[in-house]
Amino acid sequence: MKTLLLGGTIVSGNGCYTSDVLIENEKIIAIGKTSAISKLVDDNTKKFDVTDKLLFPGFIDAHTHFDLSVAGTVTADNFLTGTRAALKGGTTTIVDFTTQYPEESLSQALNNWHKKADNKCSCDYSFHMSISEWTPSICQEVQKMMDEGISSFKLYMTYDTMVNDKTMFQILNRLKQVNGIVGVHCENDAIIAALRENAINKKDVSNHYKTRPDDVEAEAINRLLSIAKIINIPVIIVHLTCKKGYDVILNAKKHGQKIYVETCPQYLLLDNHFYDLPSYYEASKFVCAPPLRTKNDQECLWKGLANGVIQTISTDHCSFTTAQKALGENDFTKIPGGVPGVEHRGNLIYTYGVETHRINLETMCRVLSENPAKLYGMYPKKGIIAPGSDADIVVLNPNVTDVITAKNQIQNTNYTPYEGMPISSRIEDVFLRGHHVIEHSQITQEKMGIFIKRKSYNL
Ligand code: DUC
Ligand code: ZN
Repeated sequence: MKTLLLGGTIVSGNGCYTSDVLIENEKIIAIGKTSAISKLVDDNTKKFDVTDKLLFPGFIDAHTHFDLSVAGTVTADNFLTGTRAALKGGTTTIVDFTTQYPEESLSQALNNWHKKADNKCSCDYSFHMSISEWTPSICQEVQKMMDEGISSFKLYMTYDTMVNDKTMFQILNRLKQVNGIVGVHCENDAIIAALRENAINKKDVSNHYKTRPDDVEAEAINRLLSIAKIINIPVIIVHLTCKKGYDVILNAKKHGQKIYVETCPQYLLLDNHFYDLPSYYEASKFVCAPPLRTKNDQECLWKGLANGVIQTISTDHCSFTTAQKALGENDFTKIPGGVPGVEHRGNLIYTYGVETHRINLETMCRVLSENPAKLYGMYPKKGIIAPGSDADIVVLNPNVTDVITAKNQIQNTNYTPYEGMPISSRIEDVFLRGHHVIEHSQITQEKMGIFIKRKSYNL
């Protein structure tokens, strides 16, 4: 079964060019003018006109939380609803997080997440392994995870799942031996705890960002980088939010340290004035950690994307309904933290990044597709439109206008933090390993996702 995409503009990390793309079964088999590849095209080949459309390699969202227990509730999106929404937003691969709960082995944690995800996903999927307990047997199991295609790990410097500095050192040391990589949630837990104790009115949502200031993030980044430097291992700072953290990273990079950085649409586009909204219902919609920052921080992050200091944009999609957010009505520390984003990332980054000239198309391709594929060991299977790669292709129409609204979203929440924001693109069609799974922006085939075994990072 062959499909020929005719006349589209192929976007890559190095440039854009107009060409036809021939898909056979699940792979791209040729790129070129139809005249040049005509020998490969037969009478049964399906032809699909994509003139004036942009073709991106399927977007990768390397930071989602589906079916996760948080603050006494479970995220509104599970793997069924979350991956459907991801696909609608042009994401053909997600990397979620397995969590090792107390006394669990890494294999048990991985099995638990396979049970949550297998046979439910509408896009391809993989997992990072969050490690929260460290024993000699867990240390041994790390190689097993690598062998199972779990080549990236996650550590928290806050929350119940946090590790202390000694454990962090030991884990990084082990990851260096197996060529694994770790993404770290950087916030100083002790200072947050102290600031929370000082908060007077527990019903005031604005305490959320006041008790998690940017210095708390920057300090943790600095500590992580100091530990990583001793071991001489690259690390990933996940969801960077602020200039203070950026400056710490830049300084370490100037001294030769290898650091990868992720940010998210919410930190690029939304700011902390939302926490001051008088209505709890409205303000709590924006509670996520680290919190939203200032417009100045946003501009710093956009510059970091443009100059390559920040390599990826993921969503940290962790969705709750407003009813779930109400769990923290009497105490801001009990608000389930997280915002939805998986459905809207592509259009938001095109509109507010490319259209406004903060980044160009090539950078958009790098940060949404190519770099996460390389960083998480999936390149060139994923992350590029090239012969031999999986036929994961997003067809984006850059000549339309629309408005984001929860009324027509399919992610399983009753709001979006981007409500009412105009967008100037539409993801019209998506191919997942050659299957035409989104047509006219509607899902036509579900649960086609498969588990992706990943190799070591290579970026
Ligand atoms: N931050 C959130 O807001 N939610 C989930 C996990 C995280 O780090
Ligand atoms: Zn997260």
